[in-house]
Amino acid sequence: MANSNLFIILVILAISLPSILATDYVVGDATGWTIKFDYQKWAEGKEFRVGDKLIFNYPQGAHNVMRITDATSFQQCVKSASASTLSSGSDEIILSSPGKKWYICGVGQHCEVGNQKLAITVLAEGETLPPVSAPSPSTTPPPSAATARTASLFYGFMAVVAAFVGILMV
Ligand SMILES: [Cu+2]
Repeated sequence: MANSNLFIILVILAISLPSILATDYVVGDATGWTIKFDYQKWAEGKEFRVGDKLIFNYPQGAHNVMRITDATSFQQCVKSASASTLSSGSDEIILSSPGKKWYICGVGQHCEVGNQKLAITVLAEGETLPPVSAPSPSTTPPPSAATARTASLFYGFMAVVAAFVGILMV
């Protein structure tokens, strides 16, 4: 009886653990996905990992999210008809593989003129952020990313505590 309950709890934990450890990033934070915002600066210091989620918020129809697959197209804001484009206004992208990822807005001249573009590097599991080449001695990561991860860990911890309380109650 106790053993089967423990098994069920372990299964639930195993299923929910990856989502507990993953971080959701709202691109541009409160500003959302729009023109004339420095998304490179926003991405600076954040550790994007496989399993994390990007959320692009914008008024539907005003912008879109176009996934670009090479650096040159990204730099030149080349809009490809074959590019996967999201346009719901609240687009969620789960980072499923490590490496460079590029996103632009394909509406009008938003990418070219409005600089509405985001490039990130997704780290593999266990990989750490590569050292910054620029000589900046003490760069503290922006608190928002750290807070999000800490919050996730806190809820994860609470889930584990709840699971053990569940065991004791049986
Ligand atoms: Cu746009």
